[in-house]
Amino acid sequence: MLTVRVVMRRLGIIGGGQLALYLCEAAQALGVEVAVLAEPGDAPALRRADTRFIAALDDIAAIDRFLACCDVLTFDKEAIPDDTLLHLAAAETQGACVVLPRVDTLLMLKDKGLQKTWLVEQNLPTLPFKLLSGNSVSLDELTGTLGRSLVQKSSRGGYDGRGVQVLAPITSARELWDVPSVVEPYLTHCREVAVIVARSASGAVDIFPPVSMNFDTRLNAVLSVTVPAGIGADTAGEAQQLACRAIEALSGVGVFAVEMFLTAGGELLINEISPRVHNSGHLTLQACNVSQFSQHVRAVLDLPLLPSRLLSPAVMLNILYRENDRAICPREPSVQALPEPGATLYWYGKTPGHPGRKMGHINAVGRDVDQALVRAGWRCPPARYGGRVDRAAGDRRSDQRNPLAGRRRHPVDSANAGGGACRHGRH
Ligand code: AIR
Repeated sequence: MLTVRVVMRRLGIIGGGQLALYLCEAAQALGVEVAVLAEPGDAPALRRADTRFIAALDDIAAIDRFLACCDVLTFDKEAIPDDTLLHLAAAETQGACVVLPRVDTLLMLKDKGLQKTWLVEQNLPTLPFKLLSGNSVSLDELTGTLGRSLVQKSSRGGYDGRGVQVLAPITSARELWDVPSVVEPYLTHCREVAVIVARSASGAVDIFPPVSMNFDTRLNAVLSVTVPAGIGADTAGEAQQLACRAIEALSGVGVFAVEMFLTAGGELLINEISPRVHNSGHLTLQACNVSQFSQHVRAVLDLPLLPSRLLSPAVMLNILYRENDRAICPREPSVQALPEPGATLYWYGKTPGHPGRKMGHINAVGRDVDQALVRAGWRCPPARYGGRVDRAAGDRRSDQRNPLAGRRRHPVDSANAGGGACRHGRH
């Protein structure tokens, strides 16, 4: 059979995690060659990249060798050293490559303090907050404005539940981490929704349907994402408009995830914006006519964006590492159809690490979210991710091993009932 692969451009990705892995596949499906630069350690995307670089992200000589293989450069995470970003901006000025999202966008969004300040300047709704440089603060002053139930987020570097602590209630300023941070009130009765927005280099915009994010407050991690978000058509439309307004205000190029709180009073507040493809968009791989990954590649290469459409209600369950799961997690990335109709298991091929580390996910579609949840096996993920659906064994094991065990109801139920604390962190 004749295979014709038209190489339109060379895409470089800094970061080699699961997000880079699916970006790689989406780019290659469009005939684009991909170079990945990843730090030493786990880097699933290196298995798929056409050209591979392993280097520290502040190794400027390695970055320069990498740049020589790229026409357009993008990222799978925002935690890139400032000096590297500034070097990329200088290289771009000299015509070495195009960097998207733009360096100024990344420099601002990667710092939660700068991001919050920007949201306020742009008149975009967000929770009230205080910026701290450390923990030498007056507790009365802090709690006088924000209340005693607080969330502290380190300004830089936090993700996957790290860099966020809930102090509800705070009793002493010494409980605060002594780092630059954003402190905001801890919301207890809210939903969390996210909207993926794609904006291309020439300004075309596409907005994905809002999703609902349901989380584990102990790990401060998202357990599942569902679409439709179950927030009503009017609120869904408002969430899309708000997300679009934020990305237009940024003149952002690429895919962005806009995470929002929906308060008990029906108000939408932007929690945070990530300048990249996002965990909350994994279900677009099954649920939509175009995935967030493909749309990001199109956006940064200035190819036509596809108008995204929801094909089916869907759910995504994160597989978060837990002690004792070492033997379960494959060391190679893989995609496997599960016996339940419409359910697919994705492994990232990462080495077991700290509890809560994202090791894979399950996507499932169904006639509604409830059916998709059952197919994904949220009570007992199919044979604990082994691919066989063995209800009896799954149920027995679920008490000890299922990350969702012990929950009488899926978090989406309690969220729909208007309860549940919010997570506030970056994913
Ligand atoms: N990521 C980036 N920001 C947040 C997340 N979850 C993805 C990226 C990154 C990978 O997680 O794909 O490369 C790093 O995962 P880990 O488990 O190695 O920290």
